[in-house]
Amino acid sequence: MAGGTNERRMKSAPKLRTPLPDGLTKQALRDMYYAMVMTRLCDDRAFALNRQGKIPFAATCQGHEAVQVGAAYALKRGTDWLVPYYRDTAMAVAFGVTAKEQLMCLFARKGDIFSSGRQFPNHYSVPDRNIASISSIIAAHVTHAVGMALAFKMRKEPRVTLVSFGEGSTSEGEWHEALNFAGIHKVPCVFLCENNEYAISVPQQLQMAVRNVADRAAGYGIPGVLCDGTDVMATYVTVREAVERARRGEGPTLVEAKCYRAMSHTSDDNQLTYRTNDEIEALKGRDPIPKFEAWLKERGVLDDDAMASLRAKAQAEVDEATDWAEEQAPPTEDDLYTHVYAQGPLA
Ligand SMILES: Cc1ncc(C[n+]2csc(CCOP(=O)(O)OP(=O)(O)O)c2C)c(N)n1
Ligand SMILES: [Mg+2]
Repeated sequence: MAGGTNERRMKSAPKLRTPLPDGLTKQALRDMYYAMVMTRLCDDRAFALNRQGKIPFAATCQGHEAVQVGAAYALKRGTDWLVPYYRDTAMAVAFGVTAKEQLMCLFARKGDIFSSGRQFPNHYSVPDRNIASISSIIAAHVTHAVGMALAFKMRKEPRVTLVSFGEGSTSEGEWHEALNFAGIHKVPCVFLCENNEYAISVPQQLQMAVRNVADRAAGYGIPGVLCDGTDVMATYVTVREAVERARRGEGPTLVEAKCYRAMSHTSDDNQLTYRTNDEIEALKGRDPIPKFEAWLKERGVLDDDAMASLRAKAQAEVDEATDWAEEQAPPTEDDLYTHVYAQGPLA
């Protein structure tokens, strides 16, 4: 409930030998694992291509895969909407974005479905998969998400909007305006904070004087809950509760998933200027992928061979997508105004 959040309330994954978490089949668990692994490989590929001088820019989501996939699976695909931010590669993959689509965007090719090669990488816009377009202006999209949720409520459609953002974005004015409005009007929106402890180079204690972003929910009369964002099942269970609450008409929830950023903010940043090697090394112990692997194995969902074959499949998908996307044509001068004006300004 609102206010008074503390570490003791952090949720952990359901205990072993209990039934599978509500709403998840074994196939869904395999798909979640595949989405996490494929995203990690795409991420590694993006940074390698950047260092080879083949793509201009990459933004990582390493350390965020569990929170993103867990949250995406808590929603109803084809009904609910995602309003993600630039770090949400795994969330987009879990909502149906393919390696080819991801690589076409990274190479900024004309056939890129998000923006015809016109936007920053990871600035998704996939209306046919219920993924809204991304705002680079941090927290601006939180107001868009609340507007979308208000429309669902006014039209009496049983849909929920999930909007994600980093902890740094919660210091922006628009974030507070959005939560205030959402609380008053009880819109069906889940606010998901992916707290990776940094806003570029600024650590959390220099971004806010509260210990948890979830504590901020009390100011808007909505529940604020914490979960371990490196644990895909913990995130799934927590976000699902928030989604169900929203769908019942009880209003929004702020979920704070504690995760971490394994790499520099983007390919343009060098985290060694503000983080020690020891700090970066210690993060490896929090990796969400081995954590999920251990859970899947103990549950008998996937054994070592099955996981190895899914990893090989994901690697082949990313390799093929890279070669294919690199060969595709870039935008031309004729594309200059595509997706910018309904009619070109020179028409
Ligand atoms: C309004 C605005 N101010 C500043 C920036 C520059 N900027 C881009 S990302 C970022 C940090 C955001 O940190 P956080 O919200 O914690 O997300 P993270 O990148 O850590 O996932 C900043 C300050 C921006 N894009 N928009
Ligand atoms: Mg952050």
